[in-house]
Amino acid sequence: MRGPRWGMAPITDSRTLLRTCPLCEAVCGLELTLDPDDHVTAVRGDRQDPFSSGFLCPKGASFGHLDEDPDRITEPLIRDRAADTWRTASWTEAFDLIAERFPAIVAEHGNQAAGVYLGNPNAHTVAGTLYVPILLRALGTRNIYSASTADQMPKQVASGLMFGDPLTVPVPDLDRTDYLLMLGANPLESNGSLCTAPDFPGRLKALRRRGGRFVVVDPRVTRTAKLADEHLFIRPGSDAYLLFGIVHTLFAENLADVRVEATGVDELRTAAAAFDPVTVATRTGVPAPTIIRLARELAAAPTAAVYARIGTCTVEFGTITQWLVEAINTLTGNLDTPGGAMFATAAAGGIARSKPFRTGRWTSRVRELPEAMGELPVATLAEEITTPGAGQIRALVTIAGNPVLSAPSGPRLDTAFAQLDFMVSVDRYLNETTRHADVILPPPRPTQSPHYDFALLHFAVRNYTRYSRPLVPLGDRPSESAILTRLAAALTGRAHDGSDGVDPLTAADELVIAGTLHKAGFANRRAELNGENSTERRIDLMLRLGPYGEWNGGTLNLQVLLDNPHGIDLGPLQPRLPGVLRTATEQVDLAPEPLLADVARMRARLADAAPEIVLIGRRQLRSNNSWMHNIASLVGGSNRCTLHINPADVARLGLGDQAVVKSAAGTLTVPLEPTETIMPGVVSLPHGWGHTDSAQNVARAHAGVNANVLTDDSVVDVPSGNAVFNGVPVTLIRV
Ligand SMILES: Nc1nc2c(c(=O)[nH]1)N[C@H]1C(S)=C(S)[C@@H](COP(=O)(O)OP(=O)(O)OC[C@H]3O[C@@H](n4cnc5c(=O)[nH]c(N)nc54)[C@H](O)[C@@H]3O)O[C@H]1N2
Ligand SMILES: Nc1nc2c(c(=O)[nH]1)N[C@H]1C(S)=C(S)[C@@H](COP(=O)(O)OP(=O)(O)OC[C@H]3O[C@@H](n4cnc5c(=O)[nH]c(N)nc54)[C@H](O)[C@@H]3O)O[C@H]1N2
Ligand code: SF4
Ligand SMILES: [Mo]
Repeated sequence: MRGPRWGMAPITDSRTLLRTCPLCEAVCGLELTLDPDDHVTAVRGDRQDPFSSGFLCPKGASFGHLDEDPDRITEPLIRDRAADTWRTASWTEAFDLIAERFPAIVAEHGNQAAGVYLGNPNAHTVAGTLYVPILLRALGTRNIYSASTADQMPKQVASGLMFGDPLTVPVPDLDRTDYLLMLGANPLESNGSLCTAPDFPGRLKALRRRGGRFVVVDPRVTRTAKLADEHLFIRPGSDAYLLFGIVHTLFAENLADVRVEATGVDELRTAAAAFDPVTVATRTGVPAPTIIRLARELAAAPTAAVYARIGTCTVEFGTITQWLVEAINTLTGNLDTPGGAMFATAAAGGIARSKPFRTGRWTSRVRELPEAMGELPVATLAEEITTPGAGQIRALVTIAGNPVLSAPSGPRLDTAFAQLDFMVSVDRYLNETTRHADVILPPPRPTQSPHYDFALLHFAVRNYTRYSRPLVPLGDRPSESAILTRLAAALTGRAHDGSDGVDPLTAADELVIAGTLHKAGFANRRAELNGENSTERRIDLMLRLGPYGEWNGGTLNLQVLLDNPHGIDLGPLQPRLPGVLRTATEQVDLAPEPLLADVARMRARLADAAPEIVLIGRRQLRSNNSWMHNIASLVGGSNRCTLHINPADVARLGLGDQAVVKSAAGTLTVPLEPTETIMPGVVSLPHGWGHTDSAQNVARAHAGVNANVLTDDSVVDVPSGNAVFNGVPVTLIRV
């Protein structure tokens, strides 16, 4: 890969390479400069990427620092439990230790004694998408937990129940809509989520430039709200009431205009009956005339889309909220139409499901919370580890996750992890979670990993595809895909080093390839698959069989993507109903029974007195959950762990520079940052801080506090089991 070197002019043989940014859901194209020693020396946005057009945020710009963070782990680490010290080990030694310990625990206590926690970056890596399922199948445990139940599970459950598949999630047709109602999202800081849209800010500005209207509902006047035509404060956790008020009005004023085949219209009308705008106004803080106006505006706009994200998912009525978002998109005639809420057509990986989605096929052991998408709620992980009995988790694998900082009641997990018989972590860092592991297996640098957005391109606002090969050779260390397949073998007592003549990675891929070819009726065309390795051949197969694929009447295959390294624009979103539906009726279900059942819980809470002060979270532009606080150029300034509070509350409660914040779950002392941008009665603390137990030196110097000391794992959104991070009752005391 490296060009020849001439004399003393190393700069001239720097090279420019292309890759997708893996750091958030916006999938921006990066143009990286690498020096002859493979260090990233410059990062620019890829102007020739047809989707991101050169957009780059401060996190993407720091890609080089992250790639070779001096505090990252480069070799396997093994912990001496007695001395609590770490030493480096060879890959063979690390896997041998896992193979010696893990299968023995499972043999003694059964499959359910094994637990797995999967963190957010799995959605951004080839390894996380293609090889985690293989590891889970090998383990055969139901104790599977992930960041999904601290994030978007309500959206997936709502989509699963309404459309039949939890991955069939509509996105606002950002580039064409005339009216966007956005709740609980702040894409100017987050760059968007479940709405893959590089340069989200630019797309919002374009919406306004073309005469569209943009309304933001948020307990804070965010940077996104400042860009909007209108901002409305809302009481945290009450979006479901606001949306029911809108649904109620659409029916009451005969504005409902369903243009897709749908069941449940009458049941939805009945469910909304109790939530007239006047009744919900008190609960939401949004005046009744405003609710009525929003309903009328949504119905009258030539095209409109409602989009709601994390601020409306991680709440007590998260799934109902996500249901009502799509119900309004449907009632206003905007589902599956240009300018409304549409379904992307991703080039690789479609819906394999034949049966309609449901939850609760099994429940968790201790609290009997229902399974969703094969996972149990992370809110119950701590007690599944600490509660004795058959099925207790005794051995845990974490992959790309930091639940001690990211899960509700994080400190309970800190205690629980310390009690495990054995723990393995696949992670870049020794941090608050991985410090409990017996073995840490580090993935390679991002520049050494391939990239394809199998998950995120299903939620793109324009159809698009792009593949990036690894830019830097691995040398003699394994890829993350090899680590995960080798780990799957070690965890289940199979040969992990190829000593039985089978390399676990190739074997896993060949099995999938053979099965897929057979199912698709292409078993005799195996030889046509291209690629440098089995992973690439798998990707080639997915592309060929995909909606634009060469074997499906289209043109795409891996070679076409390799020939177009800036990515390929596949055009604006297209209507996809009823083809994508997997409901029993093959119609959109506007009133799924499990969600109707949960409305009673909402009605019961209508009359509750509002807590005096509630806590919400917030994201920061130069931050990424818990793991990007170790880059010096990103921390400091506005990227600090402070409690936003309205000055009126500071005065009323007689607070100083700091306050003690108490919730049902815990107590923290935090610095206050008074600001008029937050509504009175609400305080906001970012999550992902609290780096007291990390080997990341910069992060430790900017430690902050763990917001999830205050969040309470005993409260969940019932239909999805999702954690509740917003609307947590707290009291503030002067220090
Ligand atoms: N209070 C509160 N809590 C929240 C939220 C909130 O809004 N408020 N948000 C929630 C949300 S939306 C999410 S997604 C979760 C995130 O929850 P988690 O996924 O548990 O937490 P992260 O901080 O994203 O941790 C990612 C871990 O992956 C490691 N890592 C990074 N890149 C790689 C890689 O390529 N390979 C491997 N193997 N490891 C890697 C990092 O070192 C880090 O340890 O947090 C949730 N927690
Ligand atoms: N820079 C940066 N980008 C990120 C991340 C990061 O940590 N930093 N994390 C990534 C991840 S994992 C995710 S899931 C996405 C999330 O992406 P977004 O959903 O855009 O997340 P936030 O920026 O936290 O915006 C949530 C907003 O909801 C508001 N809010 C809180 N409670 C309520 C409520 O009850 N109702 C309403 N209407 N609003 C409420 C908050 O004030 C906040 O402005 O971002 C991703 N991108
Ligand atoms: S917006 Fe997201 S994908 Fe784009 S450069 Fe920033 S972190 Fe990377
Ligand atoms: Mo997330």
